[in-house]
Amino acid sequence: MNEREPQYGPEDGVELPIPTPPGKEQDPNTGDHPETDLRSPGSPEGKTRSGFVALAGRPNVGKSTLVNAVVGRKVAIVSDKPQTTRRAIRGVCTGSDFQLVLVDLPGVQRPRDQLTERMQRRVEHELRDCDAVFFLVNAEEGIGPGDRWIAEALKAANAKVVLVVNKIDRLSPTQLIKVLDETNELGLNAEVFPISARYEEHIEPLIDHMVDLLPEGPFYFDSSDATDQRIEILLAELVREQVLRRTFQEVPHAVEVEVSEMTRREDGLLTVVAQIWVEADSQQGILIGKGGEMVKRIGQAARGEIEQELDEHIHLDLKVRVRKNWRREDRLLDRLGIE
Ligand SMILES: Nc1nc2c(ncn2[C@@H]2O[C@H](COP(=O)(O)OP(=O)(O)OP(=O)(O)O)[C@@H](O)[C@H]2O)c(=O)[nH]1
Ligand SMILES: [Mg+2]
Repeated sequence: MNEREPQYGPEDGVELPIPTPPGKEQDPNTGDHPETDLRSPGSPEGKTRSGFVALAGRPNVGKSTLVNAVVGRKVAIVSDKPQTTRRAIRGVCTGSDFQLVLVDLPGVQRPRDQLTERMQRRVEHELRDCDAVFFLVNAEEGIGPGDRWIAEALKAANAKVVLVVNKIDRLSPTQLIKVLDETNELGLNAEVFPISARYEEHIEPLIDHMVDLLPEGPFYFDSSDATDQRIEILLAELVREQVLRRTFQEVPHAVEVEVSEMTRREDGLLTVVAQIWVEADSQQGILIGKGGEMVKRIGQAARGEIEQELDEHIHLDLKVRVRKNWRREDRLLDRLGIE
């Protein structure tokens, strides 16, 4: 399949609804929009600007990489496999007089099962509720039908959009000019910022511009907070990132990780137990590897990442288990926080 072809479209029933008017009412029945609860005083003296900025774009364009670059810390895992991000992840970037709450999102896609349905629903929900959008396109691939479809949805939603042309490190100046020219056909009323999220090039002007677009408002998070994720989810994601690095084809999509236990041993060492769910015996075999070699390597790499995150030594216990239909199990998806 040509990777530039869209894997979704309006005809597939994927729709971005019209935006909620100011106020962002919370639905008392569903409890939706919980982020509005985060609004608390605590801003420094004087006028501050703030807002929720959602990341829109096809899978693999570099949304999570950009969030990490802006926040200045790894709050979202990154991989070269599409559909890495499965939850809305808030990453906080606080300056002396502004706070951007970036909302990293799954790539826009056609739902195929409960997992991807939930992911797509979350995208629609967050795009409807945010104050502004970073819409990322992949400079290396140029503008494709998938990008055009997202642009139309953003226009229909009347979103404040900043267009980010990412991965410019992969292009010559002539190629870049051609891509920038192509962005005109999206018909967006948006400033265009060519950047490299991976090499953190041209990020500052992007932040400055976004701050200018946002209204005056309070800080929603403590200025020392980088993310709102539960620690168990963050750690599980660090394990999944190592799995993604070492697996191919259908395996990355078939894997989810759940931290089932965090306990401190008598000698003070923190033990983290994580379940790696897969869908088939063959995938379990791949992840365990010959003589347990693969899971050992995943564990060693993930332990390093987790120790860096927690700033202490840990013992990591990984268990690879088959759970055939986890992508379709509503209760498990609820428990995993994919909603
Ligand atoms: N060369 C280059 N690669 C980049 C850049 N930004 C991101 N990447 C790579 O692109 C791949 C996808 O990055 P992600 O940040 O996971 O992309 P995403 O849009 O969050 O993907 P999904 O979560 O699957 O929707 C990774 O291999 C990144 O290292 C960039 O500026 N230049
Ligand atoms: Mg991502």
